[in-house]
Amino acid sequence: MRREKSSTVALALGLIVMTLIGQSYSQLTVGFYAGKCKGKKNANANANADADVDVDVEQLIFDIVESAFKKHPTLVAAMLRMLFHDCFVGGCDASILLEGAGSEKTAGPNETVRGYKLIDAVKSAVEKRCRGVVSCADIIVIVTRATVFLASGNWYDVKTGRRDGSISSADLAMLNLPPPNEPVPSAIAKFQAKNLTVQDFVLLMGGHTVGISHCKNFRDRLYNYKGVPRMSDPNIPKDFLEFLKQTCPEFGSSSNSTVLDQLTPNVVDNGFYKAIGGRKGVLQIDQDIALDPVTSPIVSKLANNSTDFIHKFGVALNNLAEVGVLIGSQGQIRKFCRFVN
Ligand code: HEM
Ligand SMILES: *[C@@H]1O[C@H](CO)[C@@H](O)[C@H](O)[C@H]1NC(C)=O
Ligand SMILES: *[C@@H]1O[C@H](CO)[C@@H](O)[C@H](O)[C@H]1NC(C)=O
Ligand SMILES: *[C@@H]1O[C@H](CO)[C@@H](O)[C@H](O)[C@H]1NC(C)=O
Ligand SMILES: *[C@@H]1O[C@H](CO)[C@@H](O)[C@H](O)[C@H]1NC(C)=O
Ligand SMILES: CC(=O)N[C@H]1CO[C@H](CO)[C@@H](O)[C@@H]1O
Repeated sequence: MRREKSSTVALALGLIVMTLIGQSYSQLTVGFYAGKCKGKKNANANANADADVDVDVEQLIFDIVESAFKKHPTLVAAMLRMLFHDCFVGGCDASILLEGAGSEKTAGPNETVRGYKLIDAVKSAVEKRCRGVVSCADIIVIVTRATVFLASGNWYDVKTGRRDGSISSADLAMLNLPPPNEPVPSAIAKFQAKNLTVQDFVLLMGGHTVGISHCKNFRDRLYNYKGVPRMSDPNIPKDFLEFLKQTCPEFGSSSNSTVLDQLTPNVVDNGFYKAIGGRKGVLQIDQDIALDPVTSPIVSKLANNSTDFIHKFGVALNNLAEVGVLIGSQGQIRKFCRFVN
């Protein structure tokens, strides 16, 4: 009897502990939507005559992204940046998508975030098959993975089960998103505050393997380094400095831009690390991670091994996509990604 009683107590305690742990860790799972989206076989199915089937949500989304990507290959850059900005401001809860005065997407650093139309198209296609099941936060993650696969050839599994938030604030965005001249130690601290390690930080900066930067985000490096007029970053080689100055005249157009990865700008690969290893970083922070004593060993390792980066990038993106998620009964599943229900 005594033994039975104590084992019952142990079991009860165990359940309490497990519940507590369960609450502090996210419970995202691979394949969360399997069996959860019951809908018509395809968009043209007869609403009355055709029976509902299990819709493969991730495949449905992949097919839409694949045809969009064929026309617009820079969508991979758009989505990687959208994922980063969503997750860094109040967690990966699709707050970046919300419209309204003073919302996150109206903040200065979000000015050039794009890809909103693709998210709308995907959401509308998914809702046609099963209403109110798939969150906008998960759609950002699933779409991003599809674009990374299309631009690298490497597939990685994504965890899903996020729910959508209802708070979106430009002030919060300004507070959380690092500027391009953020010193490496404080950038590391900002990533660590989101449970991301130094290794994650360096891998995630590999997002700059695609996409562009506008002039205004690196102009100070060329003409006003550390606030000193007519000073340029001494780490920029002479010929590259000439190139950047031509692209970005001191008093010229701010709409000029150049690619972030000066070696292989359209492919998701380790070319970015080779480029910054050769001092061809465009943004201050990109060049600085190749020089900082804490991050530079990670950079040169990634630069030296092409298969290593692409495998670890998927893991790091999953870590990023776990920041501050809403799960279970938290938040909501939005009907339209741009508005709370
Ligand atoms: C300290 C961290 C970071 C800083 C300071 C930073 C800063 C910037 C800046 C200034 C731009 C140029 C925007 C423009 O001129 O239009 C940019 C572009 C971009 N960033 Fe970051 N970034 C950071 C981390 C990340 C991360 C973690 C990712 C994704 C994993 C990412 C993905 C991108 C992409 C793909 C672009 C190109 C966007 C496009 O071509 O439309 N960034 N970033
Ligand atoms: C950048 O803009 C200036 C005008 O402000 C223009 O003269 C120059 O040719 C542009 N350079 C590139 C590479 O687009
Ligand atoms: C990477 O390769 C370069 C040149 O082959 C070498 O100098 C460097 O030490 C290597 N770095 C690592 C971390 O293996
Ligand atoms: C490169 O990375 C892969 C995958 O992480 C690893 O298996 C391999 O041993 C590495 N190669 C070198 C030369 O370090
Ligand atoms: C970091 O991890 C802890 C413990 O798992 C969790 O409670 C916290 O919410 C996480 N922080 C973020 C920003 O995800
Ligand atoms: C999409 C979007 O809302 N972009 C905004 C980003 O921030 C700038 C500057 O605040 C706005 O002018 C844009 O409209």
